[in-house]
Amino acid sequence: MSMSDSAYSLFVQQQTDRGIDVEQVKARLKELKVETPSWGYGDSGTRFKVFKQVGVPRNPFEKLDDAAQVHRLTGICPSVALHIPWDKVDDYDQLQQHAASLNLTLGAINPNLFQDDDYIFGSLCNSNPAIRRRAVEHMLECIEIARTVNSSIISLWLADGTNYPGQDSIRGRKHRLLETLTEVYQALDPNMRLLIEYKFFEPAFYHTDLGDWGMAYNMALKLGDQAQVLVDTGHHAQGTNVEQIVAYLLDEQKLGGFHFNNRKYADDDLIVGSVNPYELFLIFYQILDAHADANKGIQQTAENIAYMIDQSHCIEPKIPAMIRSVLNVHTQYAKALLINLDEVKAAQEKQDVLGAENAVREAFEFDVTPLLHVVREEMGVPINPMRAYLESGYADSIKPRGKGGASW
Ligand code: PSV
Ligand code: MN
Ligand code: MN
Repeated sequence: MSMSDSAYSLFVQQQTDRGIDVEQVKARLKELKVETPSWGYGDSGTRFKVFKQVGVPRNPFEKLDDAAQVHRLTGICPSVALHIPWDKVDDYDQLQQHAASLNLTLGAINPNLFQDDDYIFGSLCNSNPAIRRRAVEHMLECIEIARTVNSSIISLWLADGTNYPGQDSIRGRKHRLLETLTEVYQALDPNMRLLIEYKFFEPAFYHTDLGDWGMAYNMALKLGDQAQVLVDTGHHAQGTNVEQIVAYLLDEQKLGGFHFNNRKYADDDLIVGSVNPYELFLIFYQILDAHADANKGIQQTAENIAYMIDQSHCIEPKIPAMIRSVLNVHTQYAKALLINLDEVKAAQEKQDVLGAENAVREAFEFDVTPLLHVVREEMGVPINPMRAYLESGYADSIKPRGKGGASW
């Protein structure tokens, strides 16, 4: 028996003794899907500078080539989100075929309503009807692209807001947003979802039209069942309990998906799980807890949560940074799957505060490396995807692309 075999046997014994069904945990780990963003493969930077790296994709086709490496090595990233017009191509059929040839599908379509001079005072909320029209037309174009590439998700992040008191009517903008989004919503096919993102500031600093989950939720509620909220983990004020937002939205059937990243101060777009892995673990705890209740018929569940990464790797190489992110998500999900939810419930019923907290935290403290190695072995991917990437020679093979690739 090798060291790793014995570590895994010990792990299985330990978890079985705690009442955890390891085979079920493994099955769920194999089912997890994390979408990676096309823009995470391109050049990016801070608001002060875009740093150019060697080997960065020059077009959406090459972005998919890189995303395919992440899926090939991790086995859980079969789809790629597009941002339009960053990923504008003449022929979306061809892009989809390229994705299929790489064993990928095209995922969420992200409209871009923030990088045009016309949008200086906002897009869907702009007081100028001609600009609002333009923004709606862009959303409709994105729905059409989604149709062409077989995607069922439109992810909307709205940069709209104001910088000064009195600059525009906050209520007026709210009314305009409902009006424009209603037109967009009505254009969705029945299988499509509109996921509405929020962010508490930036680029607007006085008020943001969709400044928090409550505003996104209210919009989604008014629009209908095909509209849900997208939680970008980096879009909250310091100290916000993101897990509570997740639990609340889940319970209201309005949690559409995530943009995973990590933050220290603002919308830092750092590698998910790099600063606060416990938060990610606790997010998964809420999701698993809600699903467990749903399985017992205690509540309805929100299936179909779109797990997506939204990061900018400015100072680190793009592909390994994405692999690191995906591995971090898989690790925290694995840990959350080790929470004995019955034990937590029993402690809750007795109002045993320390017992309940312990039942949650204990799962976080296990080393899930042996488990993930076995899961990867069974999935037919390298047990150490990062090492496999570094040894693959892919980074050298893309160097001829040179500097000056696609950037946002
Ligand atoms: C905005 O900060 C955001 O989180 C939105 O999701 C954008 O589409 C994305 O980042 C890319 O800049
Ligand atoms: Mn985002
Ligand atoms: Mn963001």
